[in-house]
Order: sequence, then C-alpha cells, then structure tokens
Amino acid sequence: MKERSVDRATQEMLQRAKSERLETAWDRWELQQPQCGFGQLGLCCRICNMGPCRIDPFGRGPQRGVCGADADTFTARHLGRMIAAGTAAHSDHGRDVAHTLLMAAEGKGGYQIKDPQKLRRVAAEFGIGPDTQSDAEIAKSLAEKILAEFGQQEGELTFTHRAPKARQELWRKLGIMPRGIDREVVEMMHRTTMGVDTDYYNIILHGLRTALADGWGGSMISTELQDILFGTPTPLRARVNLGVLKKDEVNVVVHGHEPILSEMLVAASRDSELQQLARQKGAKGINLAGICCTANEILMRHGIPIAGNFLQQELALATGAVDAMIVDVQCIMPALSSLAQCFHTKLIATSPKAKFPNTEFIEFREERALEVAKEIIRRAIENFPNRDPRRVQIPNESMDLIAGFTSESVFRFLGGRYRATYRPLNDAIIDGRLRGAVGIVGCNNPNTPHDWGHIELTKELLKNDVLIVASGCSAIADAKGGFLRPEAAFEYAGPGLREICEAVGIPPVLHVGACVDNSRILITLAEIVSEGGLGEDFSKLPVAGSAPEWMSEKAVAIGFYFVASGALVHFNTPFPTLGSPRMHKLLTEDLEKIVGGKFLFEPDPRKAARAILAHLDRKRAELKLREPMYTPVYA
Ligand code: NFS
Repeated sequence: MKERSVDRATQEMLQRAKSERLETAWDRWELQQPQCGFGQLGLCCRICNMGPCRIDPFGRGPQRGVCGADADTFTARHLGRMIAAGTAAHSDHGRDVAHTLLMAAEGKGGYQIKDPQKLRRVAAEFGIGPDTQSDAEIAKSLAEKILAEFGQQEGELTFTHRAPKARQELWRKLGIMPRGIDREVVEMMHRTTMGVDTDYYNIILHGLRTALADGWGGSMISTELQDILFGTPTPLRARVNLGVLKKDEVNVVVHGHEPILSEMLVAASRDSELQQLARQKGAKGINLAGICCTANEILMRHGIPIAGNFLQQELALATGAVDAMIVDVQCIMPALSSLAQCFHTKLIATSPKAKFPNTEFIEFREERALEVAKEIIRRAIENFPNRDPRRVQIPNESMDLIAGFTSESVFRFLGGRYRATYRPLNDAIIDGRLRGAVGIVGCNNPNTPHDWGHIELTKELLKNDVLIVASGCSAIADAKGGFLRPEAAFEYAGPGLREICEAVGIPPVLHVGACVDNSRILITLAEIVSEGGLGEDFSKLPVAGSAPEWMSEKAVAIGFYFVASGALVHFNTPFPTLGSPRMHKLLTEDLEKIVGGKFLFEPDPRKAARAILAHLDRKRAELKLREPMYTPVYA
C-alpha cells in the first residue's frame, strides 16, 4: 500500500479495503488505465454536436475538428471552461455566505456577527459608514453591496483594490480587471461555445480575468464574510487523521465546503440535550470530525479535529465507526453512497445543489439552521446502536497540529507580541534568513502517492529556509506529517527559518485555512508589498505557489489567479493542454512576460523544489537582495 499513500492510517485502511473487497478511488483509477490519451492531451472536443472531434497528436490524422478548430483552440477552450467551473464553485460558496450575512443582519437563522471590527473594516472598503450605524445596519448594506458584485456588469470588483497599484494598472492595461463575478464566468462559457472565440491567447486572457474574479472576488468574499460571521481564526491546537474517530462516541463526520452548515453542526453537537441522548444510547459523547475544506473551516475556528483529506473520505467510512457523514457541496465522491451501504453509516446530503442517488436528504436552510443541524445530529445518535463493534477498525494514528493563521494574526506574531507589523517578515527576507515564502495548496489525486507530493515538497523547501503557508488538503497532508507542530522547526527547518520559528513559537508550516482562504495568501502578499523594501508589485517578490497533487477544476482557477497576480505556480501534472505546443509555451513561458507569473509542471517534488528555489533566488537577485544566509541543501 506504500505506493498508494505515504500516510500510515491510509495504508492500514487500504489494506482493510482490499481484504474486505471495498472499492476505493485507487482501485477505480487503476481500472481506468490507460486513461484516454486524447483527453489527457486536450485533443478531444465535445463542444458541439458536429463532434465529438479529435485531433491526431502524431500529425497523421485530422488536425482540425469539423468546424475547423485546431489544437490551440481545443485546449484553450477546455482549459477556459475549467477555470470558469472552478471560479463558479468558489464564488457560489461566497454567494451563500453573503446571503447568510444578510440573514444574520435581519436576525434570521440564529447566525451572529462574531467579528464586528472586521465587519467595519471591510464595510469601509465598500464605502459603507459612518461608524454610528449599528452592526446589523452595516452588515445589511455590506451583504447587499457584495451580492450586487456577483451580477455587476461594469466597473471593478472592490477587493481588487487591495492589490498593489502597479498590479491594478497592469490588469487595466491588459483588459483583465474583473468586472462582475458571474459576468466573467458567463462570458467564458459564451466565448468557448461553438464559433465564438477561437484565438487561444484571447481565451486565456479572459481565463486570467475569470480567475481574478475568483481570487479577488468569490473566494475573498467567502473568507472575509466567514470571518465576520463566524469569527476571524486565531492559532489553536487540534489533532488530525483517522485516529481522531472514537470507538465509544457517536462519530459525526462533516465533509464538503461551506461552514454555514458545519458551524451549526458544531453548535448542535455541543447541545446538552443531544449529549444526553447520546449517553442514553450508550455512547460516551458526540465526536464531530471533518474531511476536506469544511473540516479546515471548523478546525480553524473551533479546533474540531480533522479525520482526513480528500482521498481519505472513503477510508473514514471504511473504519465502520462513522455513524453519520454529512455532506454539502464539492469534492464529495459519488462512490460514498454505495460504500456507506456496506456499513451502518448514514450518508446525509444537505444541499439542493448536490443530491446523491440512494442517499438520505435533509435540506439545510439558513432560516432554520440550528434546527436542521440538531435534527442531523439526532439521526447520527439514533444510528449509534446500529454500529457493529466487530466491524470497527480505527487506525491508531493521529497527530498534533497548530492551525488558525490569517493575514491578520500570523505576521503579528512575526512582528513581535505587541506590534502588528510585517516589518520583521520583510526584514527576514531582505537579510536572507528567509529565502522566500511558498504557498503549498490543493488536493490529492490517486495518480500520485497520496500526500507524498505535499510532504516531499514541504521538506525540501523547509530545509532551505523557505516559510510555507498551506491550505486545503495540502495543509491536512502536512498536518498529518507533523509539520504543523512548532517542534517541526527543529526537525525540518534550515537554520534561518528555525531561528524565526523558535523566536516566535510558530510552526514552519502555517495553516491558513480552506481553499477559499488562499485569498488570505493574496492579502498577505499585498501586506508584504505595502510594508516596503521588496519592490512595488507581487511579481518582484521571492514567492511561489504549488499544487503538487491537484485534481479539481478549482485548483486550476486558483493557479490562474496566482499567475495573474504575478506568481510562479507549480502543478505536478500538466493541464490537459500538451496537445498544443503553443498553449504549453504560453502557459510555461510567455505568460511571464505578460503578467509576471507562469506555470511550472513537474511531477517529481524534489525537482520541483529545486526549480522553485532557483526562482526565489532569481527574484532575490533582481531585487539586489543579499545572498541567502545559509547555503542550499538538496536531496
Ligand atoms: Ni480544494 Fe477543498 Fe481538497 Fe482539492 Fe477539494 S477539499 S476546496 S479542491 S480536494 S484541496
């Protein structure tokens, strides 16, 4: 099982799955081999009914579809639609949060405003004041203005004004400043339908704009409004991996993305009547744990343990110990419904947007949020007596972690206990104790050993004095690997980074939240630029991003908004664009001349680390910074 995952809990459960003939994503991945070569290269087009068409990659067969579209158009249109889908996912999440803020302002649904200071700060950016208004009044105006940005037809998304001036100017000059969130997604769908935009460069340019509407729009709206509603996270301790499931408690696993649901489940799981009901049913308590990004959300704000990342969703069920798994939207494998039926586990879907065949559905409505959450927890408790203890196998694997860093909190730490400033961070980069900073984010994918890409890349960068910020399933991988403990600085960090972690008592990998919270990385970069001494734009900074095990269209949108913001972004496997050499060159070379950022595709995390370090050094040299204080160490 070592070739499937580097995580011991996962290996143990895969062994169980094998002996009990429970099918997992890894098995299905193997059954799909060899995967369709046309699809991998992006040389298949299904956009209209004259097709499906394909282009022969060896130049012996057709080189154009029936309409005349060539490989450049095929690949660009497909990639453009991936960006649109990823942007739509993050942004629809943001829309739901904005709607919840509106409900909170109107006193419906039991939601409150937990961070009124942040409410006022963000409202001011939208021109809402004066401060004499009540929180509810301000929240109402803010929610309405933000909801309007989804359908805005002209103008600029407000949060884009957080980017450095030079960057905003560049976006305007290139015509890629996002106008309205929905508008950019719709326009991408329009441009890529049959017979509209066939110029691959023009399509990708709009791809950049669509992605910017995600990073500086939908995702940032999700993050900021969630902080306002549920509280801005501060560092806290928790535990991670399948070992957080408990033999003697009701295990409720929440999986998906939107904290509107999971926050209420946290409240419901603490309800004293329900606790008592659990005891009546023979359990010692109610144990709430999370999978994927909704897990990151409630981890960051409440210290709720994480059962696992994307590829562990089926394995959590395979423990036989989950009494209910509650899902909302995104990254939920359809396979869960049949797997749950092999155990007593109740799989409960909650979003009208995401129903699953043969699966119980309890509609979650913000108006009745707490009521619905309690009902869900009650179902889980009532299912506890159906658990067969002989079929329970929980791996004895879990790890300590610290999470809850934000652009507001973390660098305050680096600024010392009493003064909030990015100066010490900038100085550490300038004097070479830190070589740079890298965001490692994104998914798992059975096409690469589970967690291996995240962990190896992290290790290589840490020993070379690179500070890591992590989110999504990558942060969970690193947490399981032990990198989110302060002690990890002694075990893995180079001398410069170790010195900093030791002085402020932080781990060398900072967990900044769910995937929508990659927007926190954008905000942090903006703070670094405005602190001064490292150039006037993002593209000058010795920073990079990486998604070393990507699978989701959301990862593509994220990659594009970081590139559009001027960063080097590494992905392990290439986009389905290799069938067009011109597209590949645009993505990996030419984009840098246009927006200052570009993609790097490299499946080997150690080689990727070298390339990223070389990039950081190049940026340092361009800024005429000192050589890094400590010599590089390579594997
Ligand atoms: Ni991100 Fe979250 Fe994980 Fe990938 Fe899915 S959970 S939003 S897409 S798999 S990191």
